[in-house]
Amino acid sequence: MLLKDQLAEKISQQRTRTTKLLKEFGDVKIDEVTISQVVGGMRGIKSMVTDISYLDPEEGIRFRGYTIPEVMEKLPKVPGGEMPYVEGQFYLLLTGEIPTLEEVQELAEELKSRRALPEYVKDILRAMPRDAHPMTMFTAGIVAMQRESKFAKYYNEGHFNKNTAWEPMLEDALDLIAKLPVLGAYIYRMKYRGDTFIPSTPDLDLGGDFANMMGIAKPYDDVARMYFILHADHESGNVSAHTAHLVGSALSDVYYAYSAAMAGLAGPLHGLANQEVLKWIQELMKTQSGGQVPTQDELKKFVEATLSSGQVVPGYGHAVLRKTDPRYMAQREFALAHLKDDPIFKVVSMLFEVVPPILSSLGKVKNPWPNVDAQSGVIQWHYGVVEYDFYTVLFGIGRSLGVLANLVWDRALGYSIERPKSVTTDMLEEWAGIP
Ligand code: FCX
Repeated sequence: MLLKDQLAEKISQQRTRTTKLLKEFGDVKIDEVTISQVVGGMRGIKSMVTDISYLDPEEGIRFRGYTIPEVMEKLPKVPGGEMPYVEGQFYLLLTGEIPTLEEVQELAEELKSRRALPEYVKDILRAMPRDAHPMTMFTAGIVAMQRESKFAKYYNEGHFNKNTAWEPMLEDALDLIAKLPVLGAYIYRMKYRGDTFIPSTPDLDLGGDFANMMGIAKPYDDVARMYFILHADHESGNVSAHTAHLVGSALSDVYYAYSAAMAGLAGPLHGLANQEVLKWIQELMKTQSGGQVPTQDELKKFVEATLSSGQVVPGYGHAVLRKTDPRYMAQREFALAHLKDDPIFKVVSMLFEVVPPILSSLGKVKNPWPNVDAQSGVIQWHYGVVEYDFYTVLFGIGRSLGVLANLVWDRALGYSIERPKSVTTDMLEEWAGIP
């Protein structure tokens, strides 16, 4: 496989850099830690390394050094589509190189051969109550497939070796990336479309096949491609990526690590925010303007009521970003071209004007601008995916590209088991000089 050959070469180069840093510069200080960081969610502490993506607070995400517009422009496009191959984004994240069309198509073929979802996964999903949250089903489906892990087999058979451990990790990553869209679409059709599963079509790329299995016509294939590419990674400190890295550091395989990551993505302050946004906008339209597009005043009142009831405005703010999320802007561009008259899109656009000044006026919100979740739900809704509790599953399919690329690299570079040190409140008081 071209991907594996290129990756092997990159790994050997990167090992030299990491070994030199560790051996010769291991004692160089790169950060200091304050009490507010320790108590406040370890915010901003430089304590992880990844080359897959970097989040600049002012500029937003760069995938392997490329901005979102660059990624969209440079990655090979699916013939007949507006958007690039999702497979190309995985190739880029894993190797750091923009793939050629031939390289992407070879990877796409490889993934097609790995799509089949084990029957026992379907049985497990069917045994769950239909009103279980789709993220619960998604997470359960992933962990259930752990018996397929080639890394676990390799380890259990006593083959573990720091030089080769990345190879079965890559195998597992390819298997899981290929299966996640099938798992997601299976859950969707079982739960919301009267249990009518549409099988995978072998001649379609990952994004096109997902749209096909969801039963949604064009341009939803491009929506799926765009969505998965944009959600692929957001460096390594966010809850889902960090969780996967942490669990993987115990030499757990990708099925364990990624199901744990998905449990984190399901939290309302993380991936669930995109479902919260749509729910909140529906509530806004229902209560303020009889289902119509509200006026600016009605919008302001609703935002203020949300804040005074102690809730956050979903889709706004970020732990690292300090400007409008470029993933929001990329989706906004698509929406302006394809659904500019959609009433919910009109509300989303009005919120972009109304919310930031209100959040800024609170004086405590570090970033009053919208994040990715403020825009993604409306596009799904427009194309008929109105079951907003499914949106985080879409996020979870996309996020696998970056998180699993990271896990392969974690094994390739032999990163250690994670074990930060905890301290007690007594110790903090002593260091603070409190008698
Ligand atoms: N609405 C109201 N208050 C907000 C806010 C918002 N959208 N964003 C931040 N704040 C508040 C915080 O709640 C905090 O208040 P407190 O001091 O009374 O507890 C204060 O502003 C400072 O928080 P800040 O440092 O700006 O933000 P954090 O790093 O603590 O939190 C998140 C970041 C994203 C969790 C926060 O902005 C939030 O809750 N946003 C809404 C939910 C959301 O959209 N999440 C998705 C984020 C992302 F895209 C993803 O991971 O998927």
